[in-house]
Amino acid sequence: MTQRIDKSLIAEENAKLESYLKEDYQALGNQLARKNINIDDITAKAEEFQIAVPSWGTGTGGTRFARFPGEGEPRNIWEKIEDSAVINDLSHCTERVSPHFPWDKVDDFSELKQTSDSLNLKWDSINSNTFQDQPGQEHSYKYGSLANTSAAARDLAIQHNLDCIEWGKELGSKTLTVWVGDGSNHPGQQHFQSAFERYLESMKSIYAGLPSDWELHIEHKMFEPAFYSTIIQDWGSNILAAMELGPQAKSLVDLGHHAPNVNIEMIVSRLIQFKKLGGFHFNDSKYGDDDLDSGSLHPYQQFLIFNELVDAEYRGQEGFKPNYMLDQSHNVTDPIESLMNSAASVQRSYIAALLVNRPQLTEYQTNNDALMCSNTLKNAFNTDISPILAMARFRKGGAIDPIATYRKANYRGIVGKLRPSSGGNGSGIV
Ligand code: PSV
Ligand code: MN
Ligand code: MN
Repeated sequence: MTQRIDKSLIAEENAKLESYLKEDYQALGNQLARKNINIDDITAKAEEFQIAVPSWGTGTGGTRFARFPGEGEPRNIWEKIEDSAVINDLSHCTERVSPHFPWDKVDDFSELKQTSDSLNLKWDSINSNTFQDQPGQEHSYKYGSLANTSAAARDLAIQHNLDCIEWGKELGSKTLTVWVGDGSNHPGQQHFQSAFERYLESMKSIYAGLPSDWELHIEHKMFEPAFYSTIIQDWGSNILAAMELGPQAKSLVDLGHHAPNVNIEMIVSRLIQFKKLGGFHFNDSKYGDDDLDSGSLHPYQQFLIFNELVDAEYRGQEGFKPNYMLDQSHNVTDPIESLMNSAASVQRSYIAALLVNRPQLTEYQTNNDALMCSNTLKNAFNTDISPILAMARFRKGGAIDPIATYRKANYRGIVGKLRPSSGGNGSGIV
């Protein structure tokens, strides 16, 4: 693991910024104190915050049209976790990695676990993949996987998910995330009800194989790869499936998987209310499932989602423990830089939402003072909490300025020499 970023370089870079950070932190502390908020309490929350990195996000993504491989991108899961360790060493809020099977090829799970332990990384949700065929696959997923009209194809997809659970147990994961591409491209191609029944039957077999301390997360997506109908197209079908399966099944919200202008924060509230919010795939989008960097376009929407999450935390909503993860595709940036930026962007939304004066908001809501309700949220959102994020990283041994430190270390240049281009990151074009 020689190419990891040297702790002494982090310390050196931090030393250049430390006094400025302390000044800014003090100034923000004074500002928050006037609102009876203790900045150190908020910073402690920032230090606790964790968001998982997707293994596939460490490589360059692509579109249906092309993929331009990046310099020194990871060629296998071992190199992906090496990059993930760099992200966490600098950011200190991404200690978990979410694998995707069989994109991540692993022969020896105990060896992988040992290596991830040595990198101070843990494993997040296991993502199964039945939306593409693997070389030599006996029964094709061309017409679907868990909802396929062919029982043999369905059984194959079920077995893959059960295998994922076994692999996850070896890695210490506790969640299986299922996203399928099943759907249709032509009106009439698929009998909606029969297809959903087949999906539910398959999911019941997977649910039956779930250890009692695991959760099964169902991810909905409006369209793509199927362009007319998708089996779990929205949170409605998602929560129906989760309710049908049982308490360990929950819905996962990927921000890019909704129609434009959909009120995602309200969906989040509904899922919280009915104890069905499993977690998130954070990203941002302009048009569809763009997988752009989290908070790069709609930071206020991301804040409003966290406003709901913090509200549930504040109310002590029973069983509330959603899982946070990034799911982005990087085409024109260094994936490590994008993931560090995005983790901080999501963390920023969480911290800003903690600043909302909730008793005050309730009072304004009760009195129907719409303007002041909105201003209460805007007040929190508009507070520049950057010094809190930087201080949280600094106190945990990370970088005050992760991007600058990463660039200074020339990590990309170093791994560029060690990892000759493989022409692919194992994730295909999704
Ligand atoms: C599908 O678009 C998705 O959001 C699912 O989470 C997949 O597992 C992931 O993207 C892979 O790119
Ligand atoms: Mn996703
Ligand atoms: Mn997606």
